[in-house]
Amino acid sequence: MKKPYLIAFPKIGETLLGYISVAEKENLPFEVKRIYWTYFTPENIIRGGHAHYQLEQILVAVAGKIDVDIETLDGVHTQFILDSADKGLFIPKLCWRTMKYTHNAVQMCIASMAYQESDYIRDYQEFAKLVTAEMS
Ligand code: T46
Repeated sequence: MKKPYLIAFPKIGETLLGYISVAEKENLPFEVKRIYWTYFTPENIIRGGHAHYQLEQILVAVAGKIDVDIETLDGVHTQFILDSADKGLFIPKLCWRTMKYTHNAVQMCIASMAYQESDYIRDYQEFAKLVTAEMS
């Protein structure tokens, strides 16, 4: 079972000039098939509430702050704070995720697959069954 982890992207530049961060083949754990971004999420909204059968992703808060809770198949919850544009969170398949955003947050998602609704597990009870199976 793969675990979620933070990726430190290169941060090129300096305070007076600004910075460039780069995601490329050498520092990504999968081949990229899709990039999408979410923004303007109200602060009182919790998004996510699903897992994916196959999709792997990297989330980056290119602006603002994102609080992410990940539950892995061993039932363990891990919290991550994304608040820096040079930091990414790798989320393997079969992880239940919830996210809270500051209103100015812009979340970039680097994804291993095209969008496919059939890849989603949106019912927590379905996910819980996989957790139980993994732990027995
Ligand atoms: C994830 C977290 C971090 C599309 O039509 N195409 C797309 O590429 C995407 C990503 C979504 N959609 C549609 C499907 C739903 O009707 O947009 C709607 C909202 O998508 P979703 O429920 O996936 O939204 P979030 O913000 O809860 O989750 C998103 C990602 O989709 C998800 O994979 O891990 O961000």
